[in-house]
Amino acid sequence: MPRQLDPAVVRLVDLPVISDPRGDLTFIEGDRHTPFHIRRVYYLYNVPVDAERGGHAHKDLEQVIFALSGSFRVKVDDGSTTATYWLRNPRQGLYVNRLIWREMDCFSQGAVCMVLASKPYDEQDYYRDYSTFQNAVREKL
Ligand code: T46
Repeated sequence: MPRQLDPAVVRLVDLPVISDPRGDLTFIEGDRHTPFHIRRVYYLYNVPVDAERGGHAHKDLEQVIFALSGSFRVKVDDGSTTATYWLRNPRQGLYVNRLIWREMDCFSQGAVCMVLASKPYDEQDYYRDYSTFQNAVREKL
């Protein structure tokens, strides 16, 4: 059984799918399929298969991460427990709350990662140093 973080901070989110002979259709409605109002959408593509992305946590931002195409690995860490998810299903996203360190790697060729975010981009919202992140988690406890 893989290790799990508190589902309030990291959990898989299933989206609806409507299938017919023309293919599959999945939709996302903010506040319904995400536990926040969607303020930003961004996507990663043309990612080299040996690239590592992430390596940070957010002070306030909530996100849901999807593999729209292909697959990749996401390691999440709340400062004491770590868990690993493989995202490969475009109808299933990974909700990641604030104060969770994340690292992403093992991107398949042509993978597309789409992220729904609760706030606009703000570099001040990042912990890009792991020990600073750990201190912030300790202060919160
Ligand atoms: C996360 C993972 C999944 C912007 O200007 N606007 C944006 O909305 C974003 C996301 C980034 N940027 C700039 C900031 C950097 O100069 O783009 C550059 C690359 O960003 P970063 O190194 O943070 O990219 P990733 O892929 O390591 O991380 C991103 C998100 O930043 C992060 O929140 O959870 O994707």
